[in-house]
Amino acid sequence: MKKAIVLSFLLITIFSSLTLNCIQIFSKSVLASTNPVSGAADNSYGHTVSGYIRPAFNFSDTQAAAVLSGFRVELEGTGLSSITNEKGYFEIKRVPSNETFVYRISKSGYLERKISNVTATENIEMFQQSSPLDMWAGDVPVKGIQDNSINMIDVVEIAKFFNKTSSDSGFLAIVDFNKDNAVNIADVIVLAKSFNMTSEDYPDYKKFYFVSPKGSDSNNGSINSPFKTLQKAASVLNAGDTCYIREGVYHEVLKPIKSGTEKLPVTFKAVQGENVVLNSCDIVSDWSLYSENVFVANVDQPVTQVFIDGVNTNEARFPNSGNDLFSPETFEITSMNEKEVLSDELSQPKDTFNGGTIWAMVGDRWISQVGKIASSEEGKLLIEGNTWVDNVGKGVGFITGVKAALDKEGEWYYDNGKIYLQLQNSDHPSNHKIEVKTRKWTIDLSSKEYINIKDLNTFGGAANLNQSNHCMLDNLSMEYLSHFTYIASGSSWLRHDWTNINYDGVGVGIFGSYNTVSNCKINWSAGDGITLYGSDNRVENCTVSNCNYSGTDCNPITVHGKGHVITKNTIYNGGRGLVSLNAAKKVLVTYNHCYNAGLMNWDIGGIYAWGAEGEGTEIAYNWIHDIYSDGVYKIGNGVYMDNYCKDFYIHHNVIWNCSYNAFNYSRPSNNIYFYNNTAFNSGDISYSYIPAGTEDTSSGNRMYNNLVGFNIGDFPALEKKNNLKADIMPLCDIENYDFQLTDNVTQAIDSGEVIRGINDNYLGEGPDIGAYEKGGEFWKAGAR
Ligand SMILES: [Ca+2]
Ligand SMILES: [Ca+2]
Ligand SMILES: [Ca+2]
Ligand SMILES: [Ca+2]
Repeated sequence: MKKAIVLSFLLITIFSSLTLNCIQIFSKSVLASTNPVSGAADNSYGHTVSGYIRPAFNFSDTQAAAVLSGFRVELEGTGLSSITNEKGYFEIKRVPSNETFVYRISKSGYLERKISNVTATENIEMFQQSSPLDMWAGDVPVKGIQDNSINMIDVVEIAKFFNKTSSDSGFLAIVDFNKDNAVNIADVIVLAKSFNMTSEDYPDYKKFYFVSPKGSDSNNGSINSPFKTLQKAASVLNAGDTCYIREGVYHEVLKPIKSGTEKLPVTFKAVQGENVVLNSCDIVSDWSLYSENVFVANVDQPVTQVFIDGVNTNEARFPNSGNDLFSPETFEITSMNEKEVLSDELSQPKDTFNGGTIWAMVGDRWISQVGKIASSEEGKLLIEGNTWVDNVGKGVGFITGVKAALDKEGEWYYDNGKIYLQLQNSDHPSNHKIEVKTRKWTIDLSSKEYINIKDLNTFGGAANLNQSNHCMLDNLSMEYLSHFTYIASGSSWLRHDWTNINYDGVGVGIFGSYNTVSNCKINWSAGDGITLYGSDNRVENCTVSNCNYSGTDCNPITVHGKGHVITKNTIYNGGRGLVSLNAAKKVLVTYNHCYNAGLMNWDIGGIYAWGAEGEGTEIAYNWIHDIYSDGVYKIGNGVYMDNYCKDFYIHHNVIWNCSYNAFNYSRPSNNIYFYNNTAFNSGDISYSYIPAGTEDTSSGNRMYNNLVGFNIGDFPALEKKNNLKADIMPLCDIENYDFQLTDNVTQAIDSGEVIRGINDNYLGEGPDIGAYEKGGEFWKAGAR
């Protein structure tokens, strides 16, 4: 800036010494059409390339139209071009697909700019309105020629017309850069800003690179000469650049090297219509016969999961099991504590299971427990590494991690650089695609900002957004994110350390701020589907399913931290709950469709929190159903505010088919508000648990305006108002998720308590009872 001011004074000095009555040579403005002109009308093939262009100087609103219009964008060698309109917008239709062009941007008086290596594989907006392409003013045509340099020749031209206004004869509009109808000091400052620049000095901007399994890392990355690896692309991508990934399977981690910026994110995306898979497994093909039906191969990394022809297959185990991850075959445990496991079914010889791993669900089955087997004998295992002693007793379990358990087709066992695989009689590994998981991550955006990953599939690994900000995962299909049978941390509560995302059960692991996961399908994870730490992250329009088949404290969506938004997702099949909000603050959980919880554990909630100071966390406008728990009390609650929760608003949810309560709070609890929910086909709310010997400091809990198909009992510190019990729910069409009130429910109409910020936008005389206001919005939950 200082340089510009000094130069301005210098230029003014030059002007004052020049004769100003020169002959005007150039008078015709080339500013033309104010509408985008496309190269041709026919849009039947090719793609549309559009964008916004603006000068790199400030201008006023009244000058905007004249300043922004008239930039010509042309594709060299095609005859295709467009001129920007008064908003600086251009649009070129029929750009040939999958061909690389140089885009030349010019306007009389501006330094020409070239953007090379642009390939349209789909419609693209090259320069968004929020980050238009900058053009430098000051290269004035002399005798019809711009010399692609802003230099003294241009200064002389300005000087010739200095102080003229548009009404003066001989006014040269081209050098009135800012279009204030005068060639004045403002124009000199504009020129000074880019003085001495040439077309070569424009920064690189929005390069397009391609990666293909058929490419080579010694190529230049163009569509016709693509790189082979994502890692090579990552090494050249700068802010604003896009890496297009061509069809194929990539056995590497997508790990960007440079961050983007707010206006110029780095993007990795599949070419439109092409199927891209990032696979955290390696294919093993070099097998030899080990013993009858068992084959062996060398592997570089420890193996945690094996797929035969894309299907998950079991680690060698006792007892043998089918492939349903939520229903493993188990043996009966008559007793388990942190030191030993007793079972009549353990009839194997002494030491058979030494060194193996026990996975068990015992006692109240809140979570699974694991331990290392120090020694085994008939009817008994001695274990170590199981640090949890609160939940002991009878249950079920299975054993992995010992070669002795390798005795069924489809089972595998890893030990010390070797993978063993048993197949059926007369089968051979060469008949199959055998993939072994060797990498934890498929995508690693750790410590990066403004990275967008779009339109691709991942298989076998999780996503690492540790210390990542402003990143986006959009339209990804992700399968088998985490898998484990032993928990390395030694604790069956996985998240004993909330400061470390690198734990066994992480799914899409986000520990940062302002990241987005949108339009994704996340399916199968032993632990979480999505793990949110940090603050202000967003999960929207995703389908998250089949998570926590390990029966640990994981969920399809596990939330910790502040200010997150989880909205319009479909969330189903969870070993325990579906969304957990332990340690969530100011979080919004809205318009989600949540169902099928409790597939492994007991005493669970569809949406669950324990010990959480919600600070106004809202659980609202969700559909929550089929929340089932086995066990003595069948505690499956739709929304479950377990002990020590504070400041949660649970409103306008529809909750049904719960094996215990549709909504429930345990004590002590403060300011848990259940407002305007519709709930049915669940048990009477007749119990509020408080741990023995705990002082009940509960206060301010409320249940207002709920339309329910059950009774609500009286509890300490619970205020009830205007709840309406219906023997037959007066709802339009439950089967088809139409939970609006039918016409003949006068009791429910206008009879609710007004609650500011919750239902004060009611129709008629007052808010109605239940989740839907009669005549109001017919909202729906779940992903589109
Ligand atoms: Ca020039
Ligand atoms: Ca001017
Ligand atoms: Ca077995
Ligand atoms: Ca009303």
